[in-house]
Amino acid sequence: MPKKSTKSRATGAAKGEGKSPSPVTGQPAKQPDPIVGSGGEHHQPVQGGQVLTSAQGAPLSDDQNSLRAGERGPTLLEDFAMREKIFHFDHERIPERVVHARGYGAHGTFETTADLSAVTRAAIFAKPGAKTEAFVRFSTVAGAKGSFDLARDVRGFAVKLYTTEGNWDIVGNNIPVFFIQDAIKFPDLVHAVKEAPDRAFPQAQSAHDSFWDFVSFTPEAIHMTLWQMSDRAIPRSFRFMEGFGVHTFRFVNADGVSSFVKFHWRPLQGLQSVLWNEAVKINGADPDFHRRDLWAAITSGDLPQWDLAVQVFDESFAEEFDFDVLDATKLIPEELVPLQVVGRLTLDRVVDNDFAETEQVAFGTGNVPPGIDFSDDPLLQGRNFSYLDTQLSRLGTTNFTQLPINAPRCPVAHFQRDGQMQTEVPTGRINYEPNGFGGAERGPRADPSAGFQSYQEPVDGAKVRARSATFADHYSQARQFYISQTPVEQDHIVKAYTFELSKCEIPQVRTRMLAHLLNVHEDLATGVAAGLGMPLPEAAAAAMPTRTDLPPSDALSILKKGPGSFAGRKLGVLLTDGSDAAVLQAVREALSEMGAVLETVAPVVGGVTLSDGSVLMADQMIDGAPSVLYDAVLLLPGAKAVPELAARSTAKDFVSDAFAHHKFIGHNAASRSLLEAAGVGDLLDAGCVKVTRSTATAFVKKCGALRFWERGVQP
Ligand code: HDD
Repeated sequence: MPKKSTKSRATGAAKGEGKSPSPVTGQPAKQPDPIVGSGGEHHQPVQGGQVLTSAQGAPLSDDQNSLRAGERGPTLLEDFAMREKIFHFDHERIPERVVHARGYGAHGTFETTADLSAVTRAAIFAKPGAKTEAFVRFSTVAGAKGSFDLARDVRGFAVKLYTTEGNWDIVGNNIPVFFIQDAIKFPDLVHAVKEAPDRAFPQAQSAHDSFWDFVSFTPEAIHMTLWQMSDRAIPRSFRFMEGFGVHTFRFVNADGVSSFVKFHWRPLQGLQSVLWNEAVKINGADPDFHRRDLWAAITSGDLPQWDLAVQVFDESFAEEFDFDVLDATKLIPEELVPLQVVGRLTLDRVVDNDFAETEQVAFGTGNVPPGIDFSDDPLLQGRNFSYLDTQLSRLGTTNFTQLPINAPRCPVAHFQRDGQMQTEVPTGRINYEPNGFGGAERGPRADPSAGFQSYQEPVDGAKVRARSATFADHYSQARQFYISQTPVEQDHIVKAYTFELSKCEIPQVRTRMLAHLLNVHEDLATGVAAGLGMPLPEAAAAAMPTRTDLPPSDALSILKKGPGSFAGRKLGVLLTDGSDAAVLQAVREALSEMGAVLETVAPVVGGVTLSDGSVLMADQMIDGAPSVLYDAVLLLPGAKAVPELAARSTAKDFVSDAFAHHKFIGHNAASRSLLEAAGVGDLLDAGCVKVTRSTATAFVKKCGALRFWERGVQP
């Protein structure tokens, strides 16, 4: 058992203090030390000056050469050092998660901001100001561990809160509804979306026959596909996504009184997504786009934050509500049950080791402290089995709760014993209860007042395999989602369905899907049919007619909730020799003021000589930094370098893509011929801004709108 480091978190944070201030916040950068890491608890830092040993602790004399009979002779079986090293290496991988395999984690702190003791006895909500350690893992769903970040996919948003009463996991997504109503259908859903078993493709995408074939026979999935085809499924950053617990859970107070609750994470950074045409290019330019973004933000001190908000409601609301609150394919509009903010999550530390922490973290919907309880949502009930069960395949032992990332931070006392990789050494003879050796009972005992009490929900019913009729309306909320979007967002949804269905080779799959879309909204179905060049079929038979009286909800749109600020975003500045140093400095200052990031892009990464004679190293070479990596761009070439730049296709793409993706484009007088070479010289609009020293701040402010949708171009 490796010795646990005694280093405290504070030590790790202090390490950053000597570093230069963050360009974003001006705070000292919290770059983890490349050798010893960030110094979290439970970590075994690599130290200089130590003698290299085997895993058994034997000091080694040579780690470069295996033991052989003569310098050119055969390797000897006796070489325990080589055998041990290769043995360990051979077994370095564990099975990846069956879903959500590709993920990225970070540590954080949750601060309670409301006293909820009237509705829940959970200690985490007893005292405003209380802080709880947290770990978050974001993920895509369908792709393998090594797939790319910007697949069109749901994002996992799993939060582990290490409360004083045990770990509480909110294993959510960035979409508030789910594809299916009953856990028994989950294996089918996942088989359908993942690569086909015979050919092992398509990977990390839903644009194929099996997925849409499944959906076309599963009308309950239609609502979620509206979200999945919206820009929610191609987020710009994990930092700019909402998170949802999805299910209805229960709060239970100290008197045993229960209310229903839904959990929402709301990013203080605001919401933002990319365009599909950008997503496909980002996947090539930087498959790690999301993880790099999170790592960069946290290590530069621009700490992402989310408010935890709850929707609390009682049985009478549940009875009156138009849909069944136990149906995970439905949401409760914020207009009906407002969100109440009860806490704030700050991600403040990157992991020291991806495998030990992010790969080995085990979430489970069944991990709840006293005061949080389950509803009878059949999807949630099934999940409570699945998450515990899967850890045995993935982590190989029932003792996975002893891994540092999974271990509760509160005392743990039970008589579960032994098993593979038992790292605890329980002493004494007693491993059962009750016990009475020596006269008195010894060891931990369950306590009805302190312990978890399930809400005493009266239950009565025949044992049936049946779905309640209250789950039968599959289209009304899908329609409500569609009519809540701006025209730009509606257009993206139409195009996404069109793209995905165009990848289906079996025509009947497309036809069946069009028949469902007709039940959602005629414009949607007509738009997709036109995009596919197919006639509209009859509408699908529906268990219940689509309601047209549900009002639009602004909360469902991304663009209606835009941040209105460029904070946390990134400007790509194209530089060459001769670029104006003063303008660059003015823009840099304006961005820093705003809390945004500047990245320099130049013909060569070795840098450029600016107008004032100073030499500036570039962050990126133009061939490796297309404009899809930036939220807005600034063209600031020196006049003499423009002809060469304008002849370079990567530079032309930099400009034409930024234009096509509705980005704000700052430019100087010299970039005129570059704009012309990129084909946008005659198209300049109000989203293209001349930037000088005096207009730098205004330009950065303008970029806060994030995209210039008025441009009306199609990428
Ligand atoms: Fe799940 C992983 C979210 C339905 C079975 N799920 C997993 C993760 C997230 C979700 C975020 C990744 C956790 C991590 O980062 O380690 N899953 C959801 C949501 C659902 C949902 C929001 C519906 C509301 N899941 C669902 C069902 C089942 C599962 C119905 C099974 C019946 N999910 C799993 C799993 C995973 C998992 C197989 C894979 C790895 C793991 O659990 O630890 O058990």
